[in-house]
Amino acid sequence: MSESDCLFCNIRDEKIPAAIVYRDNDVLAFKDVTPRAPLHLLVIPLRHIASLTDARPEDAELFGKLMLAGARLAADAGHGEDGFRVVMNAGPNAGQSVFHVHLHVLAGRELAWPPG
Ligand code: DGP
Repeated sequence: MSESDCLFCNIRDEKIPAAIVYRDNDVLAFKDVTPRAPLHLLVIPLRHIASLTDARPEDAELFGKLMLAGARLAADAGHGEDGFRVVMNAGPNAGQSVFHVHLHVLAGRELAWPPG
């Protein structure tokens, strides 16, 4: 798939609108269009990586930045104390539907464990 066909690359490039909450030189965060919790953000790398299964050792720092951005955004939204969940679906059994890496950040209600 080329980047022009990628939904989240198009959101990154502001060709498709989204409720963007954070952007830096490495990552972008925006509200999930079908929120599963009162706070449901997606944090993506600016660089197109289709799935966690495609990550390389040199991407380790970038994936750490996704996690830290997710945690900070959850705390900034007031969920540092009551808690939040970060989750990344990879591949068909996990239900990955958009093939540009994204970290879900969910908060604002009690989250069941294990997930479905
Ligand atoms: P996953 O199933 O892990 O691949 O999650 C993909 C998420 O992307 C899903 O929770 C819904 C969200 N999503 C799909 N299309 C759009 C869109 O056009 N805009 C936004 N903001 N989110 C989207």
